[in-house]
Amino acid sequence: MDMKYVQTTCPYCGTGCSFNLVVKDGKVVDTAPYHRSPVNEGKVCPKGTYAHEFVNREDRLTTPLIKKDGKFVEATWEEANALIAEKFKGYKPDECAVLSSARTSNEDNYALMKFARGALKTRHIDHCARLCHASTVAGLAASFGSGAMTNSIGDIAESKCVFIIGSNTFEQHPLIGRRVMQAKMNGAKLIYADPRLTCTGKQADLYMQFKSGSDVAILNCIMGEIIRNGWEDKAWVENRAKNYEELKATVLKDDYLPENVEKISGIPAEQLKTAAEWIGTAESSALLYSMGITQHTVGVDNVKSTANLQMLTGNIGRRGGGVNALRGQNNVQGACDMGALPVVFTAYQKVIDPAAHKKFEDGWAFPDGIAAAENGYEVTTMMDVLTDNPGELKAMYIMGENPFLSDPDIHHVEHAFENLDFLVVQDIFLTETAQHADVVLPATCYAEKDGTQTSTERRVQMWRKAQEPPGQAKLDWKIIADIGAAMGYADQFAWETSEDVFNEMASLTPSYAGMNYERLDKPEALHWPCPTVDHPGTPILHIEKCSHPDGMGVMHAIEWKPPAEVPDDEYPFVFTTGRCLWHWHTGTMTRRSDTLAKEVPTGWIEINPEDAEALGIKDKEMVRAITRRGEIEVPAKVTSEIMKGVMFMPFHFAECAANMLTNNALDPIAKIPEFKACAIKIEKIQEA
Ligand SMILES: Nc1nc2c(c(=O)[nH]1)N[C@H]1C(S)=C(S)[C@@H](COP(=O)(O)OP(=O)(O)OC[C@H]3O[C@@H](n4cnc5c(=O)[nH]c(N)nc54)[C@H](O)[C@@H]3O)O[C@H]1N2
Ligand SMILES: Nc1nc2c(c(=O)[nH]1)N[C@H]1C(S)=C(S)[C@@H](COP(=O)(O)OP(=O)(O)OC[C@H]3O[C@@H](n4cnc5c(=O)[nH]c(N)nc54)[C@H](O)[C@@H]3O)O[C@H]1N2
Ligand code: SF4
Ligand SMILES: [Mo]
Repeated sequence: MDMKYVQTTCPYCGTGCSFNLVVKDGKVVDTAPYHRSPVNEGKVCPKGTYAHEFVNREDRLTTPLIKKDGKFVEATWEEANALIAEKFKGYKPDECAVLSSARTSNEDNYALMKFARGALKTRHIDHCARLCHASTVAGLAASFGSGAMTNSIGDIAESKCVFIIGSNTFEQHPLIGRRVMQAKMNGAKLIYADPRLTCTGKQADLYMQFKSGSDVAILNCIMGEIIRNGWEDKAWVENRAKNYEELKATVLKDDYLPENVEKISGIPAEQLKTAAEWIGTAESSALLYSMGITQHTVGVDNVKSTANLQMLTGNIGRRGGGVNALRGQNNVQGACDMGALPVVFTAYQKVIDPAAHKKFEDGWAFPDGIAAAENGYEVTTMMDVLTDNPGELKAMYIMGENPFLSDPDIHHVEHAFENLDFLVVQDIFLTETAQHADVVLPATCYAEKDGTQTSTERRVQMWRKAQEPPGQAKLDWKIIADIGAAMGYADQFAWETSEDVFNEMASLTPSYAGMNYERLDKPEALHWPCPTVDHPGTPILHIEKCSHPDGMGVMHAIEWKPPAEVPDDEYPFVFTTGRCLWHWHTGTMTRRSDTLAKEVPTGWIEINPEDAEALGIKDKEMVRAITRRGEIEVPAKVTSEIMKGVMFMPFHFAECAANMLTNNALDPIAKIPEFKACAIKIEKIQEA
């Protein structure tokens, strides 16, 4: 028997834990702790523990598939590549759209970004960050000049007060939750604001339960209390912030007095005052947020408000402080850094900047140029254009995303894809989306590839190959490079190893320029920005000054606005959606992990006992959930942990898909959909 341990990083969340893959006779069979990672120090959550279980499932994709007469037929790579190359050459650049993947490596994302802009010459490339932290990228860039988490994960343990709003940290970022508990054990106060008393909330010293969609009112109220009591950090506000007077005038309005915000949010005024006192008087206070803040039509406003609070209290550039936007997917930070966005090349170099455009045009040297120096469409805009303006977009290339379950309003998505002429999906399983494709391409998963991914704290870490890919599956970047070559661009995609791809990327990417595989191959790896080979990396941003050209932080005066759709007589409840500990998004991997699937076999809708009683609904009973977009049947979970008037569903389960119900209304700047608030009604299913 041949056994070995291969150290790698987790393919699930943005925390970036490391573990060992246990390889027996050439196959991954288990995981084992890797103690030297400074991120997780040998600990992992259940998803990490069982991250080997889906790897060798019998239904992994192993050969290219081409749809003929409505059925998939196995094909060779040569056939698939020739077909894709020929099809794509027949479309105009802007008739093609590309979705990249936060599940894949930096190398894979860089390759697809280059393929989109260089080979297809399309402006339209985006990925699931749109559904996730698009509000963060826009909001924090406006506040600080950089759209990333400001502090490091380890730093949270040093905080004296931790304020979590709109993040179920213990279930969604468990090994960051561990740092929150360390802070608490060191004496920090923990404040938690969420419509549901999650397991994160159960550890809180102060829990504020509120109605989805009232975040700006709550944050303005807390800031108003801080200013009225003189707890603001006067030196920070005077020396480092712009627009303080405007912010002050807004948050001091009567609308945001605790008694009035109690009416908007449902949080008792006394609790709001206590939160303000704890945050305002702590030596350091860290703010943690995630989707509860970003997934709203006011997502950018929400994010700017969290930044306002942290600037007001001098918690930017301070240890134990910061705006800690917890990035979701394992490599969503990296996919954004790699320019898998419609407005930027790598490292946020703007596509409309003539100098950046020239740099990539010259650097890549495509004989017939690259995409025009104009912004492209976001994922959500692509779906709207497909339904509203049929024929404008004709072909789509999707790597590692499953929009048929993850995008809002699935009927709308189905309608959009009906209007596509040609769809290529590159995945590891035949997903709901892949089933609609014309060509499906089998990719390698994390256990089969060398490469890098960038965690929420901007730490760039390695994936290491532990086993051979199944069948003819290929590395994601290699699949793309071979299609690029089939389109006549062999020279532009002539990489031999993942390291070659990384080195080319780093040469065009200032914040990664000082990194190489040798430097990254260490337990602590490196945090960007790391501009030169002798630079130590940057765990905390904005210490002396912010990233705006003048070094200042910008405050924004923001008024609270309700969600796009609010309850009325017909749809009387607030509906919100999210996740659970055991499953990952559309379940492609976790529902193929026996251990995880057994823990939580299907979905549910959370209903407060008072609402359930009024509706005559019992725990575990099947109910019909209806919104203006669609209806589904789903088991009820009657629980006092959710606020009266609010209902919650996880979106992992195709048989009761939350996104049949969600609202496709968008934030005007970030174009993120309002997954966290719409209006719903529930009906008892009458027995026949
Ligand atoms: N187990 C597991 N972990 C994951 C994921 C997964 O699928 N499964 N996905 C990863 C990804 S990509 C992401 S983006 C993160 C997401 O991580 P989180 O944002 O922590 O997860 P969610 O469950 O989407 O939402 C967080 C909380 O927001 C609350 N909420 C609902 N409405 C509102 C509101 O109006 N305001 C506020 N403030 N809060 C509200 C919900 O009750 C929920 O507890 O998790 C990552 N980690
Ligand atoms: N209702 C509701 N909807 C939501 C959200 C919500 O809170 N509520 N959250 C949104 C958020 S934050 C996010 S991030 C999105 C996530 O949306 P998606 O990214 O669409 O969801 P995933 O299930 O993670 O899909 C990733 C796909 O990548 C594949 N994959 C995994 N590894 C690899 C690989 O190495 N190579 C390739 N080629 N493929 C691979 C998987 O099999 C899977 O099909 O969902 C969004 N949708
Ligand atoms: S906390 Fe996130 S990165 Fe760590 S083991 Fe769990 S899913 Fe993986
Ligand atoms: Mo996400």
